[in-house]
Amino acid sequence: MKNIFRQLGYGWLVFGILLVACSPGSKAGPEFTESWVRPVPPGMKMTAAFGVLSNPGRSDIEFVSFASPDFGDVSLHRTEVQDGVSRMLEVPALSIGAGAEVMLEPGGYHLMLMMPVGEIQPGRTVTIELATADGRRFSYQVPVERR
Ligand SMILES: [Cu+2]
Repeated sequence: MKNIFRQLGYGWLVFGILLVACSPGSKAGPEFTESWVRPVPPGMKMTAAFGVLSNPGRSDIEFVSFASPDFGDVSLHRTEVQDGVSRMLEVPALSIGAGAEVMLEPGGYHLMLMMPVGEIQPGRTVTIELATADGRRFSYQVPVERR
């Protein structure tokens, strides 16, 4: 009887290793590179995060949730110029194809960061948390920089 349990145990172990080794993109989670957060001037209650969101995985990824412990409210925005007037639109979800990337930059996509918790000044980092439609969560440390 003991032997059977032992064999079962090894079986699950091997199965587990195979599962980890074979899961698509197990080593290639989405990346947020060249990222930076604009400092929050005194008296202001909002800023934005920029950078390159890339998906080195083999399947498409869809970000549906944007958060930060350093801000009360985080959302994805896109700046659009219509008839010479610049305005920001909220983007509820962002899909990135396998191997593709999306630029977050002033005048385009950006993570809108509102209600800062504490001082958001150069010399510190901000934590950005992204979640995908299939329930995966990713966390990034983004430096606060004056650019
Ligand atoms: Cu915005």
